Formats: sequence, structure tokens, C-alpha cells
Amino acid sequence: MNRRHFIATGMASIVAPRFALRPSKMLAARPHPTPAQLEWQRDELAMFLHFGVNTFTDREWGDGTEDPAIFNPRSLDARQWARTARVAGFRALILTAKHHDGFCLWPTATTQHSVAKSPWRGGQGDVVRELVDACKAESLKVGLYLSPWDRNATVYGDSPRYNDFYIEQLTELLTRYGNIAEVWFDGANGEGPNGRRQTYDWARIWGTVRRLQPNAVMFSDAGPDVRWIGNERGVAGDTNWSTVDPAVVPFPGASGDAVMQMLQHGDPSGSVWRPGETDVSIRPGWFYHPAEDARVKSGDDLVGLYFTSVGRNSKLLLNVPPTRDGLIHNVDVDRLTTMRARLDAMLAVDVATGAKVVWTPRGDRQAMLDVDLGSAKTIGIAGFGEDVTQGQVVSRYVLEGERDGSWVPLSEGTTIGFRKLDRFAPVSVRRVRLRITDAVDTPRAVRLALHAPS
Ligand code: FUL
Repeated sequence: MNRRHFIATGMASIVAPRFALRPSKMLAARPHPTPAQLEWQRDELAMFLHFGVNTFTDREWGDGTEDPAIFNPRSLDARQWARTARVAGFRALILTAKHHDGFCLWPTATTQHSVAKSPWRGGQGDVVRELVDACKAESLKVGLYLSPWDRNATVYGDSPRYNDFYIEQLTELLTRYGNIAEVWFDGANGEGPNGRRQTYDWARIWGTVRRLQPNAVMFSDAGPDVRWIGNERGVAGDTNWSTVDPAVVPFPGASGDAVMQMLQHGDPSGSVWRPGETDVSIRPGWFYHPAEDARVKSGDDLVGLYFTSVGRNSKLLLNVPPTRDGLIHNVDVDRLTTMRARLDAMLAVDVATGAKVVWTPRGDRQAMLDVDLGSAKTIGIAGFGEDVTQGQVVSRYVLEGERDGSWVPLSEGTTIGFRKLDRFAPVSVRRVRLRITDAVDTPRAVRLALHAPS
């Protein structure tokens, strides 16, 4: 099932609330998404592409001393990346335009450590341009990762000078290539070649992105638009609020238990809307290593990641690193195809379509959604969604099915947010009900979808 289908069927099956909700409650301004944040979440899946000199040195972190001549992806075909992504249901590609080694995949005026000094396309190549063109052809959005940590730049650690250098790189990327949907700021911040540490001017960096690409979302531990989910295993918090207290994670790379808690779970009383993005690699490493061809995650593993990210009010940013030839490896393509086929088989049919659905508010913090399927149906997966345009409020719920005249629990949980997916033991039921048993504000009608067991 794709996102539009979920929303369309879920919304269609909801009958108008039995009681009008009090307008004063509904207008209380809880934090809620900007149009760009909402679109980012609706997209559900983005593909991450870690590619650069590390692809050729077989390393995960380059030290900036690489000879640009090693970068020579003879068969590079960004269209193959984009096609693979689109067919598997991804809506955006995010490329490491520069990783920690400082090697730039576009011909920048800021450093010699770039594709312009490589034999690839006779030194005339531009991976960012090829990515942008391929995404346009396949109707995908483009995102760029520009590592703040730069192990090649001699000015790194001379904070004002490196901040100028970094802003110049950012400006090139944000003015030469049309619309950029997401700018990705990594939290890794080590020492530079001169042993000095850099103090980043985040206010200036974020301000530059806002000015040059006002519709882009910015990712980092500290947002400002979307936050890291706190691990690289592909697992969002089972309790996952899209609101955070910004003071707890003041800058990218901040550490400590409170930071990790905030990234993983958010905060129901947080003042800022900053939903979590879940990044994980299809392989053990972020970059391509031939030795990992036999360790690519299976289609079922990827389905599992979808449930622990998209299915927990997050977004999945799945890394699929191109090979030294500049292509996504066949094994990875195969696993993505399997993932898409399984997800479609599981979620494409909503047995609650056309069901009689009644939403009944119960006081200020509770509500009930009654669903009559008309006849007994076997279900094993449920999807829920709040109208997050008004904020996220549900903090506890239970889904029940009627069996022999009594209600039995099928699944229960805490937060719902934009989308929550639950899997449970298959059961044949005609009636189900979703009881919202607690919320941080008056809940609005929740979307519901029901699916056969996988
Ligand atoms: C980390 C980096 O150090 C890794 O190399 C990778 O880019 C990952 C997505 O973020 O912080």
C-alpha cells in the first residue's frame, strides 16, 4: 500500500463525528508540521547514497589524504539509482555530496579535493548534477549530505575561516542545482588535520539554507526541521512524539542520556515540531564494500525496518551504497524488489474500506472508533493515523476485536502520530474498536486501516 492509498481509504471510511468537538479545544495551538515537514513525512521512504573516495579505498571514514585519481566509477548511472528507488516506492534520494574525507562529488571552487581532479568523465564530471537530472527524470526529490566534519580542509578548526568555507560549499550546492528537498547535517565532529576542533556556526548555516532553499527540510540531531532518531539500527521509539524540547538537543553531535531519550522518543510537551528520521544501511557499512555482498539485509529484514520506522511515526532513510562501477548492486536491487512486493502484499488491501465507522469522543482525553466490517474478516495488521496538521495528541490506545460477544485486545500502544502500524495474531472478526484511553489534548478522528495477516 502506498501512502496516498492509506490516507484515502482511511479517511473515506470515517463517518462524521457524532458530537461536534468544542472549537476552543480544537484551536488550541499545539505544535504542528509546516507544509514541508508534512510532505517529508508523507513520502515515507527516502534512499541514502553513500558514495565517494571511500567506495574506492574500501573504508568507512576517509582521512582526507586520498588521491582524487582513485575516484573513477566507470559505469556510473544515476538513472539506475533513481529507477531502483522509484520502483521500490522511495520518493527521494539523498547523496553524500561530501563525506568526512572532504572529497566533493561536484566541481567546487572551494577545494582541489574533488571530482574535477579525478579521471572520471575526464575531470568534467559532476555526480550531484547527474543525480539531480536522474531524480527529475524519475520524479524523485533530491537531498544532499554535506559533512560538517572535513578531514581534508586545512582551515578546519580555524573556526571563522572554516565556517566561511563551509557556507561557500553549501551555497554552491543550494544555488546550482534547482530545488533541494532535504539538507542533511551529520553529527560526527572530530578533529581536523591540524588536530584542532571546529566550532560550527549553526545559526548561520541554518539561516543560509532557509534563505537559499526555503522549502527544504534540514536534518540533524538538533533539526531544526527533522531530527535523528538516535540510532543507526533502523528502530524508532515505540513511543515516538514528533514534538521535542529543543533545549535538550541544542546542537548536532550533543551527547548524553537525555539527548538520546529525546531523539528516540520526543517529548509530549515539547514546544517544537521536529519528527524523527530513521537512517540505517541495507549493508553492515554505509559505503560499498565487496566483502559485504553476502551480508545484504533480506527483503523480510527490510519489511521489519519499515514497521519499526514508518510504522512508528517516523520516516525511513535507507542507505543503498553504489559500487565502484557507480551502480546499485544486483543483490541490493533484488532485496528492494522483494521488500516492495511484500509490503504491497501486506498493505495494499484495506479490509476496512467501506466499513461503517463511528468516532465518539469521550470527554477531553478519550475517544472510541467503532468499526463494523459487515462480515467476518481475517486481520493481522492494523494501521492508525492522527490528523497531525493539528498536532499529535494520542498517548495510549487499545485495539479490540469482538469474539463470541466479548471484546478481546488485538494490540495496544502509546503514541500514534502520522502513522502507526501494529501486527498481531491473526483473528477473524466482524467488529473492531479502537479505544483512545489517554491523550495530551482532545483527540481528533483517527484514521484506521485493517489488513489480512502477512
Ligand atoms: C555518521 C557518519 O559518521 C557515517 O559515516 C554515516 O555517514 C552516517 C549516516 O552518519 O555519523
